[in-house]
Order: sequence, then structure tokens, then C-alpha cells
Amino acid sequence: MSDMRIDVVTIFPEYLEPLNVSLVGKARARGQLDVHLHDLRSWTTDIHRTVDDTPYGGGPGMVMKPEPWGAALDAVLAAGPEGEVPTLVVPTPSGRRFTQDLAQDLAARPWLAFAPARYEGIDRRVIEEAATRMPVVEASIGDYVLAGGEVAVLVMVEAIARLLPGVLGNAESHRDDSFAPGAMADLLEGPVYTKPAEWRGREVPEILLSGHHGKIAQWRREQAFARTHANRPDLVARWQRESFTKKEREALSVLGLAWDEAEGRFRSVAEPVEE
Ligand code: 6GU
Repeated sequence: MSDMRIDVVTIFPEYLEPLNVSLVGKARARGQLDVHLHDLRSWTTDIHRTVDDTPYGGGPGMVMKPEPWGAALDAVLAAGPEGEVPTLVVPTPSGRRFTQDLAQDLAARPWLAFAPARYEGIDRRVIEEAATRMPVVEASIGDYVLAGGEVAVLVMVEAIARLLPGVLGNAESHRDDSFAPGAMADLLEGPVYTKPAEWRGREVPEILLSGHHGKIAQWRREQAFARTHANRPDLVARWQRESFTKKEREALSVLGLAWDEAEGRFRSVAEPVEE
């Protein structure tokens, strides 16, 4: 038995060819991941294999018809283990944010089915009817609009697959990831270096060559603070005072970040207090 079954229903199965490559491809080859691609058009019944139609109420673009999706989801359900249902993941810019937390939640489920749409989306009744039969998660990979959900499926499957036990070589590989629960929650990973120790006149930070594991860990954490401060003020706004040691708060103050008791958040000391 594989660790996870994944079904994808799409009008562009060839868009998902990258699932044969690299980490996900290897997980499939090792039998840890069982991926089934389905062409939505195989559940159409007309000569033109139509999957879309004009929107009720008017407006631009086309909407995916419910009948092919209904038949496709019926077939996916019937193809899996008796009595089990998949979690249906519907990629859409209108969905909840696809985060590391959601990736972790989905990685714990034995069976996922993805329903990426093209055009303006799928007739709403498909999602509602599916939700009476299986868990449904509508998820967006970011605040921008893609031409279709297939690339979002690639993003989500890769983020999920690397969390499956035994897919990444090292069981500790996830621990220091940006966004990893625990010490890295709401933190971005800092910079990394490899040999040679000097390259084009640029030296690797000396601390990394010191062999002082404790000091290295502290330095990496401070680098993570600096990166997060520079790139993601929204994450800094979530930090709690209690998550940091006294020494770490000193490092934060060097970055110009101080705990503001009244506001209940870390604030740039340069930043004016709002009236
Ligand atoms: Cl999941 N789908 C599409 N079409 N656009 C998106 C998206 C998904 N996430 C962000 N933009």
C-alpha cells in the first residue's frame, strides 16, 4: 500500500507531467505516492466534448458544466478503496489560503482528489453536492489569478508530498523550513552557504566555520528574524513576546524591533505610534 493516493481530474492531463520528475516522481517510483490523472473530457457525452458554457446572469468568460464533473467525481470515488472517500481539493483564487499548516493537514490524509478548473470556475452545485459526500477544501496558492488550477495542483502536491514520511531523505529536513510549526512558525529561513569558504572575494560568515553548534543556531535564528523583518511585516505582527528569550529580544532590538505593550506586538522603533 502506498502512503497516499492522489487523483487529479483536468482537461489538461499533460500539464501535470512534472509530477513524473524529481521528488514527486521518485516518491511515485518508490510506490509512496499513487497518482492517477483523469481527462475530464472522457466524461462528456456530446460530439464536441464540451466542458463549459456561458454563465447564468451574464458576464464575461465561461463556466465549467456540472455534468462532466459530477460523472468524473463519481468515477474517482468508485475507483478508490471500498467505503473510503477522498478529501476533494478545489484550487481556486477564492479559496482559503494554502499554507504550510494546510499542507501538513492534507499530508496526513490517505487519499486526495484535485479538481482544477479552467475558465471562470466550476458550476457551484458541483462543489456543494461533492461536500455532501466527502470533505471539500477550496484553496488558493496566493493573491494573484492563474489561467487555471493545474499549476496550483503542482504546487500543492509538491508541498504535501515532501511532508510524507520517508519522501525526503532526512526526517529532520522539515524542522528548519520557513513556516514549520514550532521554532520556525511565522519565521523565514535565513541564508545558507556551502564550499568554497571564499568565492569571488566573498567569505562565508565566520561563525558557520566555528563548530559552535549553539552559537550557530543562535546566529541562524537572528538571521531569520532579520529576513522576516525585512520581507514579511505581516509575520512580525503575529510574533508574541513570550516566543522569544531575553537574548533574542536583544537581537530584535538591534534590528529596531521592540515589544510594544500597548499594541501587543513588536514595533519598529523608527515607526511612529498611531494617534
Ligand atoms: Cl488555486 N487557481 C487559480 N486559477 N488561480 C489562483 C489560484 C488557484 N491560487 C491563486 N491564484
